[in-house]
Amino acid sequence: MNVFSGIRPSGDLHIGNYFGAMRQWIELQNKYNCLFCIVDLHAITTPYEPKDLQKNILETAIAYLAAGLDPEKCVLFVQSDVKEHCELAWLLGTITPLGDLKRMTQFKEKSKKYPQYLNAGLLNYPVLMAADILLYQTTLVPVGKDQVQHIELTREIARRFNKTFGNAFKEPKALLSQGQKIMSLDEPRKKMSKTGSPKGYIGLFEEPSKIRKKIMSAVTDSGKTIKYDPKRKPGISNLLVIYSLVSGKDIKVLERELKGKGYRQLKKNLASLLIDFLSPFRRKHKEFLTRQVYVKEILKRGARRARLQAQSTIKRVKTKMGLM
Ligand code: ATP
Ligand code: LTN
Repeated sequence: MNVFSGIRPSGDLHIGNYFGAMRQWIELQNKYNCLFCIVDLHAITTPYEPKDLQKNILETAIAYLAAGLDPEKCVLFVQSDVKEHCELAWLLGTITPLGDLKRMTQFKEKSKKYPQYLNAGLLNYPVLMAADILLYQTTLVPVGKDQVQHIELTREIARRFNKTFGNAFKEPKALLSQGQKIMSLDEPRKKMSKTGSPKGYIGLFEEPSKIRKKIMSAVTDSGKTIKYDPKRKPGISNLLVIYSLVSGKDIKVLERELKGKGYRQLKKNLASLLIDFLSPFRRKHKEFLTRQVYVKEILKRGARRARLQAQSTIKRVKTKMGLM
């Protein structure tokens, strides 16, 4: 079974990325043939600073390693180092209906967020993502809930290709985790995001004083009851979800334990728990920061291994399409 997933090098990785996607990656690497990618070609579809991109790529690679990915157990690489991603994206674009791309939620949201930057790359984003996944004959894609729509589209593209040109792809499935959608701390009706306001997310390597400050000032409601009710109490519900993920306790158990306590107490407990939970991440992050040559070597080796698998799919696809 092949597993593929990726994260855009668009800023600091946060606990949403970890609980939504990466935590599963770390378990899966022990069981399956896993490839984890830094999707830089996706990152350039929204505004970015070219001079910061290489630094962000390296930072993301360090984050992958510090969070627990082991280069002996999985393939870690940068998307633009394997040119077959672009090649397959072009080919798949020719069988993807325009209407399907226009109705993607992420496309609609990002075009609203960056109206001055609306480009064809943003529209074609899911086709490149389908290419990432299908190049490696992937069957499982561990992601957060926001990416499920893109994976459904990937399945449709695979099905259409197989029907039109003959079997070349497996149909992948999304794998969701318990922390499939962590909300922002300052706008709890929105998803926690790297490119949102820094007050809204907890970085994986954030200093304890900042973690405490952000949790203590997380937006809640004017009530007093600690209860999981995402519709009416999105802030408290989100804190309970994070609490549950960090402590391993069920939300129902937490509600009972925290009964009669104020929001302040909940936040204080959660801040201390999170600081302890993230402490090994901070330590490993510092260690890898001093080993950048080694990290770059891992990415180079990863790209060589990925390329071998990608080339064999491209050959098959081009033959079926009459291009070879
Ligand atoms: P950006 O702000 O650049 O859109 P992001 O923070 O949304 O970035 P991505 O790089 O788009 O992060 O996502 C990487 C992985 O993390 C994906 O699998 C995505 O589904 C997951 N993910 C992102 N945000 C969350 C979240 N708040 N809760 C759960 N999973 C998330
Ligand atoms: N679009 C994803 C990142 C991504 C991805 C992928 C995830 C690009 N290619 C392939 C899984 C499989 C996002 O999180 N924004």
